[in-house]
Amino acid sequence: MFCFQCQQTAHNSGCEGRAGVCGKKSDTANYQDELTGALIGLSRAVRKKLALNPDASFEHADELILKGLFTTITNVNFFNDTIIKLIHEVNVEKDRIYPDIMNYDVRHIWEDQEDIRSLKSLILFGLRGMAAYAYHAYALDYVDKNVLDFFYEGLEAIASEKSSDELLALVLKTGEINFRCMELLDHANSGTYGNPVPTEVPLTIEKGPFIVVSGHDLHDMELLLKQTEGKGINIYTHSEMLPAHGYPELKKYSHLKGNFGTAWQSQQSEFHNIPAPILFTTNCLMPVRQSYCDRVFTTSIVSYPDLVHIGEDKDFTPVIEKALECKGYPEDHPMTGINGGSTVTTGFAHNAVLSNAGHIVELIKAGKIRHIFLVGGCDGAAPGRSYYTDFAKAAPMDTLILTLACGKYRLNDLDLGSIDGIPRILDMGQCNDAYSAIKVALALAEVFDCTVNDLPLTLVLSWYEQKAVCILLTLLSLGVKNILLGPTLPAFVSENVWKILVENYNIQKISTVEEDMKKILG
Ligand code: FS2
Ligand code: SF4
Repeated sequence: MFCFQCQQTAHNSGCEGRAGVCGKKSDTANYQDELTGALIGLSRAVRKKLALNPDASFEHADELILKGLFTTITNVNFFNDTIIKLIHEVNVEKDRIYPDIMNYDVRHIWEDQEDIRSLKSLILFGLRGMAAYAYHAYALDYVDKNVLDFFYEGLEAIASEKSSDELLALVLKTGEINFRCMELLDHANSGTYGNPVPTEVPLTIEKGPFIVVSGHDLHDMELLLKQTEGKGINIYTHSEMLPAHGYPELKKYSHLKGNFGTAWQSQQSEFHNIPAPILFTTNCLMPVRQSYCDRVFTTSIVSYPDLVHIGEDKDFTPVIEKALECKGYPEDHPMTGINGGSTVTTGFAHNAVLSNAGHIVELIKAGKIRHIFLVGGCDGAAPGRSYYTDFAKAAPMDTLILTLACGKYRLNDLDLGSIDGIPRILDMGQCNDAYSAIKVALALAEVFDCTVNDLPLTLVLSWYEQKAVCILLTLLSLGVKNILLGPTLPAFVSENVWKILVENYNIQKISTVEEDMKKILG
């Protein structure tokens, strides 16, 4: 196996040998490579067919591309059987669309010249992240043909001879298309469940049966809320599902009670002996420990050997029965965030923030808001990630902190007060809600008649898996400069490619909080 797609990759160079740091075994990694090669074959077939018939449509292939790429994201799928089945389906569809097309051996990419490997990896990992977003939108019946077409274009390109310049253009195009894709998902989520509203979320687990729901899929969340209504079972969000509390059409369910635990990397200790089932709708699933393995359920693209998988009929009966059998805690069970807070607040997506835009603009003009930081992204286990907590604590009282994704758990339970009624920490939602942050930044730039780079705004991002990659590419494609990135630089970004990014975008690796704060605030 060879895999270097995530932040925790071995020695910050690549996972090899029998298993990766995430627990993915070598045979699973190899099947994921084979699946990627089959998706490239499918893309070649679709593009050949399109050349003959530009109006052809490929509904099944579209679905397979999204599922296949999503399957290969970190912490999604650990189960060979589902990957093998998917490879077969992809091959059948490829042959149906256009016979005699070869699949691709992605080892050619891993073994290519360093800069070409780096640029092709940026495209491939960006496409993987984007596929997850497109898949969530697809589950709510939202599709964008431009987004779908680009999966085929991008996959075909990484299996072709291309110059660095051509690949660099495609790297930025991946970011550009991902902006559309995040917009699509934003429309899907808010079109279906309403615009998020600021909502305080308790971290205490009430006594009695409950279910913990992890991942990003709001559609799965809604279906489970419906199926558990009136059954005496409470529902708690976990990790990236927390923003569900802000959506009117989800928050109307009175048994959606609060949030369980913190970010994904703490699940093995937080789920230890938990008296309730946990449903994973997407990443990040970690290798399941003995003390709770009979209580973990998967659905959608998530898959793990020996766990009960809820199939496409979305009949959650096994999860519901498990909740009733486990009975929950006998008394209310107080839990806290990593800084000891007992509640967190979410729901500050673009609509909520921009409804206060006039007030925020006045506060900036009056010097009451000196600077806005976006501190967020993916969390992870690397020790250097305490930087993000320290950064939030060190941010002066006249600064606002926008946050999003699971990286927010580093700081979302801090009480940092407010500025003239505006809370200093504003949780904009999941990682895909980076779209909200971009919308807010663009709106402020318009008011101040400047570019986003001229605003008193700095992005201090943490990355872990491939969704962070596509978001980063989106920011670069929009010309956003001076991003601080950590806790480490991606192993798949070569020195030369990094140099290009620094020259063009002045992107920097985080250093110490003191130094970075000084650099930003002067
Ligand atoms: Fe966090 Fe994991 Fe959101 Fe990532 S829960 S690192 O999947 O996509 O962010
Ligand atoms: Fe290693 Fe990350 Fe790949 Fe897992 S996903 S094998 S930890 S690089």
